[in-house]
Amino acid sequence: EEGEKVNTNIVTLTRFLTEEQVKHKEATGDFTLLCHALQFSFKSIAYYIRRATLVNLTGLAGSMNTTGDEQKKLDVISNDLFIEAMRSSGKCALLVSEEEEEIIYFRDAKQARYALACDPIDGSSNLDAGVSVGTIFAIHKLEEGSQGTKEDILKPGTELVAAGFTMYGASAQLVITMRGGSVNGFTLDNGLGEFILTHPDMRIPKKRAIYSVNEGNSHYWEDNVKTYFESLKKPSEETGGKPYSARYIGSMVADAYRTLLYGGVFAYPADKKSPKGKLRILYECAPMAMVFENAGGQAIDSHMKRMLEVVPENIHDKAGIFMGSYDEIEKIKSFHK
Ligand code: AHM
Ligand code: MG
Repeated sequence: EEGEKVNTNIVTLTRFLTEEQVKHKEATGDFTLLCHALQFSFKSIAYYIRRATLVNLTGLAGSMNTTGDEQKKLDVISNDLFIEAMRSSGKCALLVSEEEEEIIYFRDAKQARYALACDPIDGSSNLDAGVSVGTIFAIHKLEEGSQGTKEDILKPGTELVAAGFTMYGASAQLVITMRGGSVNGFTLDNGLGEFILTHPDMRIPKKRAIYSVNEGNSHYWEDNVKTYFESLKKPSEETGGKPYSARYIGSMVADAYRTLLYGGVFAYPADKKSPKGKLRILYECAPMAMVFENAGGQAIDSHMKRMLEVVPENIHDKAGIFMGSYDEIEKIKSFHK
């Protein structure tokens, strides 16, 4: 029969992780189990976000406004789902979440050797409008002999074992990378309930004339940041006589995902109003920087320092960030000389 060519050789995230584990002879399987718990939290968050949108739509159709509450609950639900997934995995010793003031220690998990940082729902201001949001995660390994302390998480991104994010858009897209490895993208097949490898070995284009920044803050920008973004709006030969295009969703995960696929730059610079920037180092900047570097791009802070080398002093510390195509970040550095 025509048109019935079913691919029976699908690489699911489970298969991918198992194959990765085999490549590392010293691997105990703990990391794989941790990732299984992670993917379950992504699937359930994706599920609740889809349901919340439905609740919203019926709300709009005439019933009383329960939407505000429902939506706020999503931040909490996602945070709780993530925490429970990590706790029950038995592989996570401690967790930093954007939604939690303090570090959560899972003292019952005696054998746990990993420390996690996460933003359960990044871009939540977009939730009410049904615009893409995401979960960002960063995985560190405990120091040899450590039972899990804050020193195990207050580390630079260069020490990360793995990092990535899931974007909840038209479909859920999971992007994951491991230290020194490539970047791989998976799409959640809702029918199968599995993440399928759809974007193997993602490489960010070397350049592309797209910039992504909240220009509403430009009044507060430092002069070299202003000059750089102004320069992009002048038609240049380099870009075929056209200026750059502006694209800003306001969900870092969605803006980062597009930038990864199309190229260009995403920035949230430190400015006069927020001298330390807005985005958080542990669960926003560092994991994204790892993804971008492993895909052949770059990520730097507002001092033009490599983002992965920035060491936070406190778990919720912030940094300015520029990340994107290799050439574009070089250009930004040249504007800061
Ligand atoms: P959140 O974690 O509270 O949602 O905030 C982080 C978000 C990022 O996703 C996004 O890049 C940025 O904040 C948008 O900020 P702004 O509204 O100032 O442009
Ligand atoms: Mg966030």
